[in-house]
Amino acid sequence: MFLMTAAALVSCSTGDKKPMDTPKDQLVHKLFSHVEKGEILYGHQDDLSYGHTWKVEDWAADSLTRSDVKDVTGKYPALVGFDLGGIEMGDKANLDSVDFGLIRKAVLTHAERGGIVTFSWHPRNPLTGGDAWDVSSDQVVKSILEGGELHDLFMNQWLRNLGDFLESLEGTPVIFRPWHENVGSWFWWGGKLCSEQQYKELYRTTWTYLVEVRGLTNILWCYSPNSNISVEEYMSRYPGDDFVDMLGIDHYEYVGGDGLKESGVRFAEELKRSLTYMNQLSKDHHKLMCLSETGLESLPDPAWWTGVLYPAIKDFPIAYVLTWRNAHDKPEHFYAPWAGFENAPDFEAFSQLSDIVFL
Ligand code: BMA
Repeated sequence: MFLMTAAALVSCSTGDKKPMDTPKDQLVHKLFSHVEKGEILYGHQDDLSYGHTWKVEDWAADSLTRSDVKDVTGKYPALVGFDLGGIEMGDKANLDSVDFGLIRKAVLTHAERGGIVTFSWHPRNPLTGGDAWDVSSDQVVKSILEGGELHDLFMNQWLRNLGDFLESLEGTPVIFRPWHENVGSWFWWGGKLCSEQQYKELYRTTWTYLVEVRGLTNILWCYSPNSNISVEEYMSRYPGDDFVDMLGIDHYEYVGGDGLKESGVRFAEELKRSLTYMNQLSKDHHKLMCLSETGLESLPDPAWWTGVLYPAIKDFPIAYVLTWRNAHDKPEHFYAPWAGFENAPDFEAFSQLSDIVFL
């Protein structure tokens, strides 16, 4: 259990003794209040912009009331995630073809309803022109840091475009978790693709630009490595307390040859191991913590929510758990049920638990 009050933790987390005044401080305070009450917010990626069989077409005219989560539970997720991949290029839509105008409208709409927003970012590979998963070169991070041949492009186009978008949110507080899943080596900023020092510099450069150069006070910074790593690996790329407000982890269940029951057990054991060391780190560093991405693709387990996920997280002071997107254009790629799907009743039961918060 946390022993400090929310107000004391805010001042630790921000290093600021003044009353909570910025949108970021207010969000930190709100999340700590839930944690103190033992509550966990439920979040869903790309909710409001599309679902398993539908997508918002004319976003300017749409009031964004549809949600697969709401279709099943009658409630919106408390937290909604969106991805900013493509914003760095000045693209009109993100890497999953969601218009940035729609994302902005969904952020403002969800905040107006009392919800919380988080952003992931799968930017292109600036050196090769490939995508975030292009790990063909280990020179990419080096090339965009100070002294690198793409530093100017990174600062004056990529971060500027990102800053413009975040600034357009009219001060709405958002949880931003750039350079995620950074210990594994499937993104160009991953463990084998840059040194620990280069990674930290990348994160700090992003922070410094948005916070100090652009003066944005609405960003809550989340550091979210992948799972299946040791606490030493988790902290090996930690940018530092001044740059991080929340400790996250991305952890999924994968069904192996030994079947669903065993994969559920493996998922829960590994998750509890990670959350145990993160709980200690969050106390030592006075940070919030969360399960920043999770899920079981296609939800083949009809009782996954109350039988696997909930028992694994319920005893940890995580501010939120976010399941990944329901892709409308990839039939098997979904992580929340929709009305009529056989896993829906269990999700509805999960939504009614007293310590799980929906909107
Ligand atoms: C991945 C998949 C991809 C998607 C990417 C960014 O996990 O869902 O289809 O493009 O996230 O949202």
